[in-house]
Amino acid sequence: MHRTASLVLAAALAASVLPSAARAATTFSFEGFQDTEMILNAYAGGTGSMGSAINNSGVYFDPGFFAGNDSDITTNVGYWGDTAWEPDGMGSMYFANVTGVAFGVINVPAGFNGQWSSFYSAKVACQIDVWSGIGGTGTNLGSLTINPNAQTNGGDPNGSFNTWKLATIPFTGVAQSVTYIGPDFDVRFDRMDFNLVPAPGAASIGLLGGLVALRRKR
Ligand SMILES: [Ca+2]
Ligand SMILES: [Ca+2]
Ligand SMILES: [Ca+2]
Repeated sequence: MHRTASLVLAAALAASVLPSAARAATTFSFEGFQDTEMILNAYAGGTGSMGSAINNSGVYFDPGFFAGNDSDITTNVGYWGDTAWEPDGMGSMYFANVTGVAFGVINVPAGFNGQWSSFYSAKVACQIDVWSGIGGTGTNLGSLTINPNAQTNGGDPNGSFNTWKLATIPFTGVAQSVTYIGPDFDVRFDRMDFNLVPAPGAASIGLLGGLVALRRKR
């Protein structure tokens, strides 16, 4: 078999043998948290502030990022759960200042490329930036001001964060962090997608498996 064709086939095999959960993990739906739990390392093989462990996607959230669960379901009534018609499940993410600065960072040390996107429900404006380095350092690869989108009363049956739109920041190169600049509580995020670069370990194991399978067929 021609080497190029062999590699193409190996890549296809690698893609097919990667567990679907690995791909699904690139989208963050903020489900599985306690209400008002800090997300922290729950998507990086660790836990949130209340012990919730979601997966190991290598994405680290500053202490300023919290999960809020729809109060219709959790009966944990409060404006943290004042959401309706969430794009995915019943949990969403919000920022709350715990450091004295209206600024939060989400770090992806292994990098991501192509674009960052998320659904949002905003009562106030905020700014999202994508950076080439961790901690909001390096080159600014993309920036987006999220403006308030229309919110109406009722629905779900309760929840004033009930209008959701998709925000997308396309960029070139590899990014390692996303920053949020804005006020507390009043912007909710759900179904956030970092378009993660596949974990080197998972990709190489898949590719190796494909190549081994090809060699055995010869
Ligand atoms: Ca709901
Ligand atoms: Ca609701
Ligand atoms: Ca959700």
